[in-house]
Amino acid sequence: MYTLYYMTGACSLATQIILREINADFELVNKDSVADFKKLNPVGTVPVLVQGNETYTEGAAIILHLLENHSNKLLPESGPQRKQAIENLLFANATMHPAYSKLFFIAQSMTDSDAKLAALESAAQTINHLWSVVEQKLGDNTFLGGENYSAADILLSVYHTWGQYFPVDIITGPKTTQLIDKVSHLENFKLSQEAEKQA
Ligand SMILES: N[C@@H](CCC(=O)N[C@@H](CS)C(=O)NCC(=O)O)C(=O)O
Repeated sequence: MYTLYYMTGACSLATQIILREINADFELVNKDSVADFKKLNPVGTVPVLVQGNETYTEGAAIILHLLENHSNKLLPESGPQRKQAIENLLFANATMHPAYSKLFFIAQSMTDSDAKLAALESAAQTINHLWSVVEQKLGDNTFLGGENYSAADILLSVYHTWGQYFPVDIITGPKTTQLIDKVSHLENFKLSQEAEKQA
């Protein structure tokens, strides 16, 4: 049994979708309901996953831990496909996520509206460049995982939902748009969003 600490709509949504994809037993706890969350994760961020006496932090590490310990189709077991899937997971978590985090930081920390808009547009340019890299990475494939979606496809689709909160144009290529549409319509994606509302 796992406990996943989350914030609504945050990157922890991807962790929850993956917990469902691997049929794991888990409960959800909203970070805001925990008096001293920094005792669990001194950084103060979600996701945090607890299993018995073990506490796991850092989204990519949590996902690798889950996928290495449960049978799944999200991470190939070996070979060049596994290497590529791990690279894609880290591209999502360590490159795309921080690019989106800049939007949240600018929106929260800047007050001058013209300078703020310019900074948001500059951050969006970086994000759009990264989405163009995703489009190239896709080649003739439907997902970064090939014909099956991978962990990276789930993470990227969750991050894409964040663009709507900012006055910027986030542009994805046609294959990327289709990837996001397919992943967003997965039953476990919708169940996870619903569960966050009810938890
Ligand atoms: N490198 C961390 C980053 C996690 C992160 O930035 N999480 C955000 C939500 S997407 C968060 O918890 N922010 C704290 C807050 O907004 O209070 C990871 O991958 O786990």
